[in-house]
Amino acid sequence: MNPYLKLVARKLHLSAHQIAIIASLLIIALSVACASDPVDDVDDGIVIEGLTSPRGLALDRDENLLIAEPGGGRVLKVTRDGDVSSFATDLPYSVKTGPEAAYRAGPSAISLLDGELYVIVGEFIGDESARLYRITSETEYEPVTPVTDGWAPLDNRLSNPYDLINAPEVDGWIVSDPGGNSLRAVDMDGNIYDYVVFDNFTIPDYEAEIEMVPTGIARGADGAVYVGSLTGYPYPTGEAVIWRVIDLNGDGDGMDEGEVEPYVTGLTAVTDVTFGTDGTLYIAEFSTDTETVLQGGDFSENAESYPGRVLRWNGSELTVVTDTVVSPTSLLVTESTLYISEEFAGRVSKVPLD
Ligand SMILES: [Ca+2]
Ligand SMILES: [Ca+2]
Repeated sequence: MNPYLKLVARKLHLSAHQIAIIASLLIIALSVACASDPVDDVDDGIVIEGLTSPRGLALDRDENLLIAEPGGGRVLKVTRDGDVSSFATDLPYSVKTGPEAAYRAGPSAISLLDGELYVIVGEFIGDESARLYRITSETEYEPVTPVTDGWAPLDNRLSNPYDLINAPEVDGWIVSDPGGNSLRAVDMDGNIYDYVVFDNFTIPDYEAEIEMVPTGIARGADGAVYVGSLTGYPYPTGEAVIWRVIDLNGDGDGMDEGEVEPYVTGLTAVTDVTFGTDGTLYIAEFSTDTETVLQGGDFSENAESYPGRVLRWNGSELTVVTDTVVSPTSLLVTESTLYISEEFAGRVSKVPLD
């Protein structure tokens, strides 16, 4: 074997569990969506389909839905009338990354800040991976963060960024980085430092340590940062947690005593969290059997066989909003509607809220 490939393989193996969700997984090359999927086609709840691993969702000022499509290297815009257009194209992406080149990586999450749009690009091989970019035109972008050295120690850099929130307290963003089991603060000048680093954990009757693998991140009305955990292999049932992070001592990170606490426990393979306008927390769980979904074969078929869920946490109890969503990886809530990226199914769907 080419020694370089072996090194790459080893590196990928190190973070394979994190990549598993993080990179997009459609094996079959799906056709690119065309401009005819009405957002108001509520009959089947599908906003748009035929995408290559859609993930990050955001609303712009005019309430257009923006969709980050890692496997397409794009950000799409869906108007309230259902017109679909490209907001940004030619962004860095790869459809052949991770173990067995079966994974996809690219623009994963969207931030709107001071009237500008930023995307993070998850892990693949190359200087354009694991970075934050500012979109400057439909076909142009510029980096905010520097080139990531994939061989460097994992601290104070982006490794495999997944989701982000705007964070004026760090003059930029807080980014979830499953590759480093961490949250990173990124400022407007592209400086990166550790905000939280999660420890591995153990469960009964399983020898190896399990990684935390933080994924979706959201800001609470209380100012705290909330982040879900996928957990690493074997993605044990009921061991995922929503963490509440708050910088109690004001030193610019969440690394101090009492600054990270479990907020909701007993979850499984959490991929995203978001708050409704009434303060309700919505939680995406990837699959009832994430281990099987990711063990190989056709990930899309696997995910259809073991769908995920969206749950609602009202502060005291969990209820199920839907348990038929395929590999949900991103949530967006408006006053009336829950939008869900069903990544391996290549679609974004919506559920009316009452
Ligand atoms: Ca999210
Ligand atoms: Ca602190």
